[in-house]
Amino acid sequence: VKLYYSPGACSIVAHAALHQVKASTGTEFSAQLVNLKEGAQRSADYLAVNPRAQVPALEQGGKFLTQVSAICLYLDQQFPQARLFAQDAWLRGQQTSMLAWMNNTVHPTFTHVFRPEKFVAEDAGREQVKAFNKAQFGVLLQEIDELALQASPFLFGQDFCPVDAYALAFFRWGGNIGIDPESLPAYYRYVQNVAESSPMAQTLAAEGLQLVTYVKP
Ligand SMILES: N[C@@H](CCC(=O)N[C@@H](CS)C(=O)NCC(=O)O)C(=O)O
Repeated sequence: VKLYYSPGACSIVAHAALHQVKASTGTEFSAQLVNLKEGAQRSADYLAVNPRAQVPALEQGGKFLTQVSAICLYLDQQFPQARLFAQDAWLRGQQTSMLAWMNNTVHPTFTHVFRPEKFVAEDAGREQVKAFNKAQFGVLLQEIDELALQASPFLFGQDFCPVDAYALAFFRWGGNIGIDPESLPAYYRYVQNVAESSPMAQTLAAEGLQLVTYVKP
């Protein structure tokens, strides 16, 4: 199994899931860096992996699987011992609902801040798109702060789930755009626990990342 990733990008969710799989099943994987800052996602080599020029991608037996949610659900089915998602149908439904919301709402809101050129053709509109979505992203992080009040220690109880890695990624992205962790007290406590969990600690170390990205102005 091979993961194509970029440090701190949404591929961190699949990366943490793979560490969980490795810890529980002994399945080895390799991780190949795709440097988004240098535009490596648009290289001919990577377009052969994912013609949509995005990470993550999972390679298995010469075939490629894309999309964070699909990769996590595939790994869950392939390696049930890793318990990436709950066995209980209702709890699993809640977890996949959270994953869908993170992937289809929270993440794209940030994409509007990070890559406004994908959404407005003219330079003139970009600052407005960025500003509006930055505020919107802040509102979504407040929503996660509320959810984090129930974390014990993970969002869905005692077991790490890929949604916890996604929440951690958003927390870091928020810091990058000036959202102070102190304004998200429950979220901050929760992601500190996530960062210390074995799959996440190994992933952060492998990607060379710290939890806190926020720098006081
Ligand atoms: N819905 C996609 C989103 C993937 C995505 O947005 N990936 C970003 C990194 S977080 C990316 O590769 N961006 C490349 C670019 O912006 O050029 C998924 O779940 O995999």
